[in-house]
Amino acid sequence: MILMKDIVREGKQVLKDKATEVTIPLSIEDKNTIIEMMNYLYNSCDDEIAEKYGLRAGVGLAAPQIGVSKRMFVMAAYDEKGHYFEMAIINPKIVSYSDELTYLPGGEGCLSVDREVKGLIHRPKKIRVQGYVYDFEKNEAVLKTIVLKGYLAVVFGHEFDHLNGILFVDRVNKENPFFVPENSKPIKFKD
Ligand code: UDB
Ligand code: ZN
Repeated sequence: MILMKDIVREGKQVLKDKATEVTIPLSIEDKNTIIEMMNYLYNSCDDEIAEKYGLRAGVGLAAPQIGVSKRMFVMAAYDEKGHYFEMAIINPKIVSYSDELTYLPGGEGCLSVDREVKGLIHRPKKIRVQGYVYDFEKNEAVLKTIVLKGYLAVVFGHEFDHLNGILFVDRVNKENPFFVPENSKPIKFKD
């Protein structure tokens, strides 16, 4: 199983590299990597397992973060309406994105970043993405086009950045970390 010691931290070259496209159909090794990454998200969100192994509760994990420089990531999270969404995606492309931006009012963190970084990250509020979505029942990748909004678009954007060697800290406005463009609205969670 993937543990915190397996997660590559800020400063390592693999987090700065542009990851390479994955061959389709997926190799057995790539399928196993995807399953292991998704299992990390499940385990880290189970209080007992997370406490036992010291896991940070993850909503997304990209292959470069476990030292695999390939274009694939997993996400598993509740959106702002409380609807659960999970997906493993390979060779994602952002087909189009909204001019409107959104941001997490508390800023972002990262499993690969151990320090607290203050500031806001503005990302497209709505994105249309195309890529090979891993079907965990059929054990195969299927080409799909998906629309993501709000929080899920933020998580996707954060993970997609990892495939291009970008960390959220690189996206914080250096002059004014809390600057809010007029076209950016905060994400509000329903509680
Ligand atoms: C995370 N988790 O996984 F709203 F129950 C973050 C960390 C860095 C704090 C572990 C997170 O936001 N968990 C969370 C959020 C909730 C409710 C809840 C748990 N990531 C993923 C990551 O580092 N991927 O590379 C950071 C997120 C910040 C914005 C999007 C991804
Ligand atoms: Zn991250």
